[in-house]
Amino acid sequence: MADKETSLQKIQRLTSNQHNIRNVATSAHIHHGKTAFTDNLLAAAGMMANKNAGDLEEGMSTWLHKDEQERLMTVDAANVSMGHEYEGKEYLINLIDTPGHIDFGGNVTRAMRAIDGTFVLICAVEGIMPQTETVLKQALRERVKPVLFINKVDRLIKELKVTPQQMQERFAKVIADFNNLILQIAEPELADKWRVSVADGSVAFGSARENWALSVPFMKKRNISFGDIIKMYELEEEKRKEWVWKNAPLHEVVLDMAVKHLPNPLEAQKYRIGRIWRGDSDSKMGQDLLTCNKNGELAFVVTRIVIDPRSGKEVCAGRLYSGTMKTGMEIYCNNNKKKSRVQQVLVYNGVKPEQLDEVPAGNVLAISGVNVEVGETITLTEQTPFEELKHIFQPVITKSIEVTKPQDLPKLIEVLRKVGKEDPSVKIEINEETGENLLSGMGELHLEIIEGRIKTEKGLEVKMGNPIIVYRETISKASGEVESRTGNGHNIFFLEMMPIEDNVYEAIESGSIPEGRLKKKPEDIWKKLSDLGISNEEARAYRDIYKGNVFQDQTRGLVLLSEVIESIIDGWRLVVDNGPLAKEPLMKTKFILHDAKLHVDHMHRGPAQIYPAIRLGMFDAMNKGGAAVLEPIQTHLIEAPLDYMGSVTGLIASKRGVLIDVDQKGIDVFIKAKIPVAEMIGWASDLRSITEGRGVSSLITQEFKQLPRELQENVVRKIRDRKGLAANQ
Ligand SMILES: Nc1nc2c(ncn2[C@@H]2O[C@H](COP(=O)(O)OP(=O)(O)OP(=O)(O)O)[C@@H](O)[C@H]2O)c(=O)[nH]1
Ligand SMILES: [Mg+2]
Repeated sequence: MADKETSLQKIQRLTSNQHNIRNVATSAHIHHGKTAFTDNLLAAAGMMANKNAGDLEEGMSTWLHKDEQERLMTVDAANVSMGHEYEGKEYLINLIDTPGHIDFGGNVTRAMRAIDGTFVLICAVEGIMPQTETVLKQALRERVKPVLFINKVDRLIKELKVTPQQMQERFAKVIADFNNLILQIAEPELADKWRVSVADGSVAFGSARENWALSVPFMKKRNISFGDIIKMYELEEEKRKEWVWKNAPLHEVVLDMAVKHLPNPLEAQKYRIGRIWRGDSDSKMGQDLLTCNKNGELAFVVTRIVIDPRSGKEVCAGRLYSGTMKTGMEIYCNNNKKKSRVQQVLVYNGVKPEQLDEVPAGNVLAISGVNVEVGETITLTEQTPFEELKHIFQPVITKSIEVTKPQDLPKLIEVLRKVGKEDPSVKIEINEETGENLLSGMGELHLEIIEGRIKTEKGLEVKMGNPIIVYRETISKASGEVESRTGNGHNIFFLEMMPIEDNVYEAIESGSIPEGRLKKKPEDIWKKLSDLGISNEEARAYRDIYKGNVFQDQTRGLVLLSEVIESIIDGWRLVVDNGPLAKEPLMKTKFILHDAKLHVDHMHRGPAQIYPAIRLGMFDAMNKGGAAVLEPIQTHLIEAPLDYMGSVTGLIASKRGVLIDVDQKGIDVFIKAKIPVAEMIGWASDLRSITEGRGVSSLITQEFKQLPRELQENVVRKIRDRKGLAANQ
């Protein structure tokens, strides 16, 4: 059977042995070599031409869009699967190659939901960079276990001409820094267990471009020294390739590492489910998820949607946590609250999606025939859905988009809907009344790529406006109780607004307190709030958490309230979406309903009465508590030759930036600075021009901070003018 078996048949056979599956991803700072690494693995598995593996100019097999080849960077996450043999047993490796550019980081967040382990790549020359930290945060938040691959070691040898001793010292430093990050970021019970170590082989190093890798246990087994690696570079190219293939084959070393140090789905789901699904762990569904039960109830999470440009067919890729996905199955979409039927079940044969009749739990796979959004939980009957897939950063740049030919307008709406599905990091606002359609993204490059794809892949001529910054509105201090009466005079609400406690806000932002309406008796959330110092009484008043804002019901014994509370919360959400200053969303505010007087007849207390009363009450409270505008601020690490230090700090100062840290390392300077996004339009090219192309900058974090008071009036007026808001709106 073995020599007749096709690669698809082999993958099919391996999908059913959960012990021997590893669901993994590459993750790293931009350009540290993830795609070259992935290409290498595919080549070794016989899934692409060997000679081109890792050679960018020849095209990466995972780059399915033209813009990726043109810009020599990954934009979309790519799924691939391959077989691997370790100690006489066969394994299935489901691998997702993720993008490194921060604008596409949402793809990393989503990929982490589908997998259990990740190869974190670090360039041996650059060392740990800001996004190394970001991807570790993304992984650890989902309880995805990391192993380390130190890449581009050829550069240490060829460019820096290190000795064996210096090479080991460099590795030791990278590993120590990496473990330090794990210690800082991981939950305490994981931090110690998940440290990587050279001795046990959870660290490997090599060159993805030159197709080799080694780990200390592998070197011991083959009797290879650090000196031998340096000597290998004295060989001529063909000889070196032969040596590498025989003594240090990348695929063998790193896939052995994955098999040995990364968990299979049975092990991983035991501790991951508690973090990503908040249903009852004692229920049948809970038990099926914890045990990755292929005979259990179906539970599939959609982490990525790809729409075929020609047929329009939507393929939903994701992770099957329980049950078996079968062609023709009738399924239930929990967010959509709709039934649907699975047309095809697909697995990845190399990069190519191919059809199978069924695939059991514990695999990364795709289905077609269902019309859902990314993040959907697909089951057989209604179930608690998985946690929302929340990206670390929020979109901060917006552009308007219009068609150049008016007759294309209906098509634009259709195309935007597809764009939003394929890339959930883009926010789309379609305003059919004003005809103004807005696209918000993570950065300038993100919007540029989307614009390009709308034109070339979707074939629609469009024009985009100048970049607009996304702001937030908040309250500066407690408003005190305000009173708001419904228009008919029959109902009165007594409410108050104030800022949320910083630590509660952080817990919401990081996802450790989930957003959404609270269930009855949410003991886990009460416990979390209590750990954060919130009194039991206040914790029990929490009703809804929406876009980083909290709604509390602190009323007592109001019999009629249960009949109107939903309308009150809906009315509150409307104002959270459109704040009083300039209709930008609210952030970090707490709303307390203290008391209410309600008319006995429900005719007099419908939503049409309640919404405006809540809105006016909130506007009044925000006014009393001092409504303020928050602007997005980014912290960047800027690296440039020392000679340019003065020009770089000058540029930062000219952009309302603040220096946080300046560090000189050799002939380079590393500058950390906080800069408002509003001033960063064109930043990449400004930096390039003042440093003659030698300065690079990478994003460390992003946050919203209060806009200086003296700028507020002006900013508010500009937003209101742009939105065409009248004085009373
Ligand atoms: N010298 C050297 N260059 C490498 C190595 N691995 C990758 N590169 C080069 O580094 C650049 C980026 O490689 P990619 O594989 O595209 O890196 P990536 O991490 O996938 O990049 P993004 O997905 O855009 O973040 C290319 O020019 C590669 O040829 C290596 O081991 N040694
Ligand atoms: Mg890449």
